[in-house]
Amino acid sequence: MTTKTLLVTGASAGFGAAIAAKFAGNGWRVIACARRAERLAQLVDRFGADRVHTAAFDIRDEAALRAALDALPENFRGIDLLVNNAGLALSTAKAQDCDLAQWRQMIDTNVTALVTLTRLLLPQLIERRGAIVNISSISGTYPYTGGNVYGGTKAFVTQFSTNLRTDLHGTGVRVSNVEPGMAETEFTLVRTGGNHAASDKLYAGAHPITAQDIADTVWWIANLPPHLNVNRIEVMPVSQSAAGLQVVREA
Ligand code: NDP
Ligand code: 8X3
Repeated sequence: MTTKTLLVTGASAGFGAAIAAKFAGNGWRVIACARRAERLAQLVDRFGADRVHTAAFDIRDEAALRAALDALPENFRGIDLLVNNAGLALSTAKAQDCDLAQWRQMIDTNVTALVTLTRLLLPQLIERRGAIVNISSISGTYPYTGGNVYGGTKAFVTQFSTNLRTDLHGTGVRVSNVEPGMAETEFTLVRTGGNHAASDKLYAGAHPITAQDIADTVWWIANLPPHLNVNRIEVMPVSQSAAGLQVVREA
């Protein structure tokens, strides 16, 4: 059986690290990308350099992204699966109180970098009849206070996935959009600027999704028979559900 190759972004933590480990541990070659090189190196320590290639760069830096792709070793060059996972939310403030620089960082990471990498890899994904899994979020579907631009970026990812599927019609390339709800990773630490107490409080007693749950979901999607495409999959913890609308009443 030919060894397949995964490129996963955001592989230094959370979903991305679990996805990298799941695939590397099950015989795939993995290109693991993120900024924190020392975290990525742990994957090489676990699975070996013939199984995991690391590329440490800021995904918002297009020149660095192109250089990382150009520098791929020969045996990691044919990519069969792209998992666009790197992303972040910054702040839970209401729109009127938000910092514009944080909004731009979310758009640059969650949207601009994602489409750039996707566009660069499309020719080889088409040639190899590969697959794309985009990690979106329930926040792209359900509004919540403080979701503003983060939810907007994820709505983009969800619609981009649907539109990609349509454009790739007839190529054999599969496109799936994974929309997780509340999951315990470093996500809330990043969102709150490193507030461990806030992160612990959010997840306490909620039995949230784990990074392993999402890695297992992506593994399932990637290993379905080639005639099947999971278009969208929304996953929440049992403890989470959508709540209703809000109304302001005059006194
Ligand atoms: P983590 O914070 O644990 O991981 C985020 C990953 O993204 C890290 O590996 C980080 O690496 C990488 N990343 C962030 N910014 C950049 C950048 N500029 N350049 C390169 N890599 C970057 O969060 P999650 O695992 O939870 O998040 C993964 C994805 O899942 C995100 O897209 C998130 O929006 C989405 N998601 C998360 C949910 C949750 O509740 N946790 C639910 C739904 C979706 P490094 O810092 O080393 O660069
Ligand atoms: C992360 C999930 O609901 O906290 O995308 O925005 S949520």
